[in-house]
Amino acid sequence: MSKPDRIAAVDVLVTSPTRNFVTLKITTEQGLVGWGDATLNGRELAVASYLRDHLAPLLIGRDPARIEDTWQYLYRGAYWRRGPVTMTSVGAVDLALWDIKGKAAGLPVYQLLGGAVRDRILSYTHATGWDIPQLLDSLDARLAQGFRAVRAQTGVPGLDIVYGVSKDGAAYEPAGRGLAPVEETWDTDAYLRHAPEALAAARSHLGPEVKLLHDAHHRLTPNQAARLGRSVEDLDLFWLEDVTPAENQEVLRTVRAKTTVPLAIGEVFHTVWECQSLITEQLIDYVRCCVTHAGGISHLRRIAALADIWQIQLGPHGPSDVSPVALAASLHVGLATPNFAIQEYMGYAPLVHEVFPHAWTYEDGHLHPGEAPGLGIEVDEELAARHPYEPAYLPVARRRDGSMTDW
Ligand code: CS2
Ligand code: MG
Repeated sequence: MSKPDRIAAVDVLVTSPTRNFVTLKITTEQGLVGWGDATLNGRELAVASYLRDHLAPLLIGRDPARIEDTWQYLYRGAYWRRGPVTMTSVGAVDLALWDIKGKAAGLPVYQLLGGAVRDRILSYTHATGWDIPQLLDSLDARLAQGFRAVRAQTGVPGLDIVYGVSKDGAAYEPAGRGLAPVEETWDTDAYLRHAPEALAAARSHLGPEVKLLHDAHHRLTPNQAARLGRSVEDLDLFWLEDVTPAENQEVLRTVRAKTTVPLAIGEVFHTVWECQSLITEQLIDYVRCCVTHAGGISHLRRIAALADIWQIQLGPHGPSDVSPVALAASLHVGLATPNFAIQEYMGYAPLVHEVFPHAWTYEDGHLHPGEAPGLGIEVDEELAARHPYEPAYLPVARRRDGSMTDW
């Protein structure tokens, strides 16, 4: 038997090519390099420190082939387990080790996961308009790019800024650069008066076949969520996302009992345990966990396996605030996992594609991880270094009376 390889170096890159990304680089004694994404929007440096200060020393000298054992070691070994910072860090290590294993084997990661169960992965993107005519134009632009599944968000009359809508026509990016978050005003009643009308206009514009999605971004009470669900039931939504704040899982029973609209939840979950009762009670239709924020490929596969038993599908988070490295990993899972329904794909600024050259491709509304060994990602470290970290935060939201609410 040949001598096992060993982890020789662990480096963390924090770069801001238009927005911040945290990238993990693991190098082995035999010279293999594995990449992982560790971006946690608005809390980037906490993850960078967790990786640099706490995980890097534990990883040096370990056998990179022992992915599951390393996962268990980092998860169980923390004692203070779970949570976004820990699970994003563990996820980044997991991605980098799968990348190394693929490169060592000369195979794309999806082959190591059992091989392709589909030829390509359906993707959805975002359409956004300040008002309904602008939204319809944006939908047309997305269809022209080949998408056949689109998330529709609009402004709300009376509100200046609304989640998911870019004001200047540029691609939507929630985080704002600066030392403190932007404060937005939110009004749920105004939203509930407007959203069904906007979604109905979107559906009649698109016709019956295009998949239509909507994200309520954790802002409704269970009763409001049920009311919204009922009011859009005949629009045949693919899913309604994050109707209620994700911590309060019991309330999904109320929502579920009152509406048949398909529900998607999970972008802010980090482990299978947060999904457990939603899955086993069939309170959702789609799990949205992200491959990086939920502990990597190894853990997302576990979530998928539990969901599969209950006929629940995966539709992972894939906004522009997780890097092309995360998207690559999600696509390898997607190609090899039977109950993987759809991948969110917002796209990236050209500079982001340059910093992270990738084998994955988008064509005709579908994504494919490519055939390069490992995850199929490279990182232009020099270019990344020319764009250092800049403080940026997700917005916060206040009601009209000034009190804080969920953003
Ligand atoms: C959103 C995200 O894509 C989505 O479904 O909810 O854009 C989310 O707001 C951001 O990832 C937050 O960083
Ligand atoms: Mg969302």
